[in-house]
Amino acid sequence: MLDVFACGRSGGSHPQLAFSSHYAYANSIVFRLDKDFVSTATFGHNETEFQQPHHLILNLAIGGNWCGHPSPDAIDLPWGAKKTMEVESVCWYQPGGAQSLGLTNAGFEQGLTGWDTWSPNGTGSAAISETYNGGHSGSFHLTHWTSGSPFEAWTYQTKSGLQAGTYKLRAWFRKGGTFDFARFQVKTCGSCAASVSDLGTYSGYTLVETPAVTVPANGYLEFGLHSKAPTHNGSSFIHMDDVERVRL
Ligand SMILES: [Ca+2]
Repeated sequence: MLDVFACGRSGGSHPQLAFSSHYAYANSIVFRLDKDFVSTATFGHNETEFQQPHHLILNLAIGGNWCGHPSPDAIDLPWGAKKTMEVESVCWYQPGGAQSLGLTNAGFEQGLTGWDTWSPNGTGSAAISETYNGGHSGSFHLTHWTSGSPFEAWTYQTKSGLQAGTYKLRAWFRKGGTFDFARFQVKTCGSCAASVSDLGTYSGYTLVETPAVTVPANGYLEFGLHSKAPTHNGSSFIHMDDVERVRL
């Protein structure tokens, strides 16, 4: 998996950046703009030649299908002035497999085995494993939903005895409707503040990551989906599937 980050959408007068997938032959690429997910693309480049060591090429292309094509006047500069592309960092890592790091029932194919749900007000039954609209992989996914009653549910898994290091969680989400909050989050102790990624609205399965967290030797992680929905939320739902725990 290759993560592609770029900045510029919120820059007002700055030209928007366009991405091209033609220069990388990973089997999937996640595109982000100003840290927001733009798109996830999966490719079939699994031929032998694409499994060899290869290079990243960073270039600046102005305009594209996602952000439109600016007119030449909009990007014209005085004679002698230059446009620059500033690259803050390039991240390259192998995908952390849920199995390799010991996540239990990462795809919810065994119901809620390995997962617990907490609720402050007895509405934890909003969290279920089901097949509605299909899983990201397999048949089942986690769902947070009720037919219309308000709820708050925190569906989580814990892992202890971890090697020292920096970790993050990844999962695939669909989400619609209205929530008081909807968070993919991770904590390094039961009473620690959570590191949170607020979920957006996703009509199709979209990859979301928690912030990276650092744990000491023999460390602990508690991670999962925490959502709270108001009354009349019958059309509000979250589906989560294929959770991965990644050690960076
Ligand atoms: Ca699944």
